[in-house]
Amino acid sequence: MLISVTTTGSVEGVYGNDFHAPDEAAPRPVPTEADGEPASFRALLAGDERVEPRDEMPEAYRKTLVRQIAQHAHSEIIGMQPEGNWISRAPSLKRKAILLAKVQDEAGHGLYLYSAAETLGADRGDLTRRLIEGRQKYSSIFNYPTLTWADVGAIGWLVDGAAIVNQVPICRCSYGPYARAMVRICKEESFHQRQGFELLLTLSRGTPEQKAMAQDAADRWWWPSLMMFGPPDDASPNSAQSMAWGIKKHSNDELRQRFVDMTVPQAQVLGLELPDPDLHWDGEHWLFGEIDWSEFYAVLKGNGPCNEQRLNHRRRAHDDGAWVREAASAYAEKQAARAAHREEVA
Ligand code: FAQ
Repeated sequence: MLISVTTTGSVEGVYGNDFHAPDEAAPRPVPTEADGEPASFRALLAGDERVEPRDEMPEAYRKTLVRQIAQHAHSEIIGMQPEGNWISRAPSLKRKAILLAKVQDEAGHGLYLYSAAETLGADRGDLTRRLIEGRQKYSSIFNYPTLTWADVGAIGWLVDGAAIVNQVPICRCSYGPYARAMVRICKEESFHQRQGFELLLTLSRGTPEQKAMAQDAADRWWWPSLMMFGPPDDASPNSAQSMAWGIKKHSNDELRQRFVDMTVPQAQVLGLELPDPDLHWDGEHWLFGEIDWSEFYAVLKGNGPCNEQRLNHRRRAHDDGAWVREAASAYAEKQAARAAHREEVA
């Protein structure tokens, strides 16, 4: 089976591998208080050590992390919907079991990430409110519909593939709890990517109708997957600061190119065309055509094909779960009261 398909060039193209060898690491900032950041924080960054919840950190660093980790957590939870759409219609018991496990993994990722945000003082209930009130983002990719079974394969192959390229460097990010959560998440995403590839390979080697279904899914998911990496570098307001703080290790365009370089050879193995007439090898990279950024910004504004459906579904699930949260709180209060009473009488 594929999976060890590698790109040519200096970067090894196996999912789960990171970009640079340690000796290629970027120059580190020198510890200083000149820009108002605590010296202890600058020293941790300079030494490529992790910042932990107990450590002093600038408020802007904390806020940036809460923003990114919350968006990431929301993406995992909203990301359960497009695939969940196919659980009841999976073509075999085996496919259903695999898909069920994958969707459950995404829930787990959301929970690790909300926990990481809580170590920064964020409140999970508040983050959920921000999501359902449309005040906090989630990844643009989950606003596209899953029209056929092949879309489940395309999500695994392309969406999990893009997520891994984006997220493996975050395993080395400066904030300890986020970096550690990403190690496990990336291992699971890597497995998801392989199941998506295998699903599409089966379809593309199947009947002409199955092959056409796989091609149609690749056609529809390719460009939105490239948009997952965010706006181009010259229109990315957060990148410079996030890179200076070691939250991001590579720019959006660098990661996007890396993803294309890894994915084109995989499409060749699948026997699928990528919907870009300008795609070509320049001797070093697979260069790709113009991305339609107007589509990306429309999706971010809430005008993608499924934005409304996704948020409505999430709101409904939140409302339906209110009794569970209330019951859990009542139980916790009762336990605390009993413990207090036991202490009083002891
Ligand atoms: N969608 O200045 P930048 C997954 C926003 S998980 C929506 O470049 P930054 C697993 C950005 O937030 C997928 N919004 O921002 C899975 C910012 O807005 P703000 C999620 C986007 O923060 C698979 C503004 O545009 N992964 O797929 C997007 O440096 C299958 C300006 O952008 C992560 O969250 C977008 N695509 O970089 C689950 C990874 N791109 O906040 C289920 C961690 C940009 O200022 C099934 N996150 N924006 O109002 C990141 O690496 C970064 O947050 C980026 C954005 C790369 C998303």
